[in-house]
Amino acid sequence: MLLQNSKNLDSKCVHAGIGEYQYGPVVPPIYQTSTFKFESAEHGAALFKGEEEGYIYSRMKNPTVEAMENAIADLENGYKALGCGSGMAAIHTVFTSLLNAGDHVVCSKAVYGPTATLLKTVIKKFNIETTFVHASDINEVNNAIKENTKIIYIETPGNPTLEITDIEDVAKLAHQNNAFMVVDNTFMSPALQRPLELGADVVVHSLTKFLNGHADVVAGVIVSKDKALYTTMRKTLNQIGGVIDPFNAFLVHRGIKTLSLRMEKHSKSAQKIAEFLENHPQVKWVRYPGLKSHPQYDTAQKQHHDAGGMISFELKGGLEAGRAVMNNVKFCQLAVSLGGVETLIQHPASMTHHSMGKEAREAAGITNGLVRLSVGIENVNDIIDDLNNALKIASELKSLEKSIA
Ligand code: LCS
Repeated sequence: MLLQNSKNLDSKCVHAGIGEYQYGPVVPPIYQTSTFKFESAEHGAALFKGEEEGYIYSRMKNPTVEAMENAIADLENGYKALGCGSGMAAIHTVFTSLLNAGDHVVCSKAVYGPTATLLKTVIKKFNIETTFVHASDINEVNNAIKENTKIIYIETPGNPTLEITDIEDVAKLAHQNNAFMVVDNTFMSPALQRPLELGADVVVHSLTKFLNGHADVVAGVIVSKDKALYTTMRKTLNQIGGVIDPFNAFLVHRGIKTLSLRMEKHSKSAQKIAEFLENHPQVKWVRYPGLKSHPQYDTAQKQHHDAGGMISFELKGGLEAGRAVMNNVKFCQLAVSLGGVETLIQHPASMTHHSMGKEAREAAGITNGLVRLSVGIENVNDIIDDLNNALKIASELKSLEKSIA
C-alpha cells in the first residue's frame, strides 16, 4: 500500500502531501526560491499559457507550499488547497473571490473579532452587506437570507463562545438558496471535524493554530470542494498576493504529522479541565463542547470526532475575578492565539474581540467576564493546579476587598 493511501487519519497526518524528491528524502525539501528557470523561451511561454505543468514563480506555485496544501486538502477531503500568509488573508481571499458588489453575506455572530470587522469595514466598502446571526438557530439563519445572499459564513465552534452550528443543516439551506457555505474550521482542525464531508463548499483555517500547533508560524489555508471554486480562488490569491512562504509551509507540514496525536491529548486534557471548572464553586459557567451542559451538545456529538482544546468560562466575580485569575496564573501563559502545545489564557472582550465593539460582543454572547483557555499538551495536573491556585488567590483578593470595605 502506498503510504498516502491509508484512510486512517493518524497515518494520513504523517504521510499526507509528501511526494518524490531528488535524493529520496522522507521529508519534502524547502524550495526557498522566488523563481524557477525555464528550459527554453518556448518552455516558459508554454508554462504561462498553461499548456505545460510546472513552476514559474513562488507567488503562483512552489513545491514546498504545494506539498503542505496537498496534505491539508487530503485531510479535509477536499479537491485542493491554497496556502495563505495568514488566516485573515485566507478569509479575505474567499470573500473577494466569491462576492460581487451588491451581494449579501450571512455570518455567524460567534466569529473571530477581525473576521466580523473585515465584513463590516473593508468588504462593506464594496457595497456588500452582512447580517450577523446566531447560526446555532437554523430559523435565524433562514430568516436572514435574502435574494442576493451569496455566502453563508460560519465558524464552528465559534471563537470564543464555542457556539456550535449544525453544518449539515446550514449547508442544505445555503444550497437551496444558491449560496456558498463557508466554514472556518480553525477550532477543530480536520482531525476532529470535516465540514466538506457535511456539505460545506469551502473550508478556511488559521494555520497559526492547531494545524501548525507550535505557535511559531502565522499562516492560513483555503480548501475547496471542487475544481471550479479552487480555480476562482487561486486566480484571486495570485492577484491579491497574500501567499504563504516556503519555510512557513514546511513548518506547518511538519506540525501536521502530530496533529492527530495532539488533538487527542488537547481534547482529553480539556475535558478534565472543563469538568474541574464546572465543579468549582467560584465558576459561574463553563462552555466546552464535551460537557453535557453545552447548549449544542447534541450537534457537537453528531459532527465532532472529539471535543477539542478550547474552553471558555466566567467566574462569579465577573471581569475583576477573571482578571485576577489571568494575572495570577504561573504555568498557563497570558497571551492571545490558540492551538499550540502550550496552554494560553486570554480575555476576549479586551483582546481578541475588542475590535468588534461592545454592542456586537454582547449580541454574540461575549461577556466582559468571559475568559478563554487554549489547553496545551502539558501534564493536565499542572494546568489544573495552576488554575486552582489562581482561583484561590482571586477569591482571597475579593474577600480582602470586602473586609476593607
Ligand atoms: N479564524 C479563527 C477562528 C481565528 O481564531 C483566527 C485568529 C483567525 C481566523 C485569523 O487567523 P490569523 O490571521 O491570525 O492566522 N485567532 C486569534 C485568536 O483567537 N487569538 O489571536 C489570534
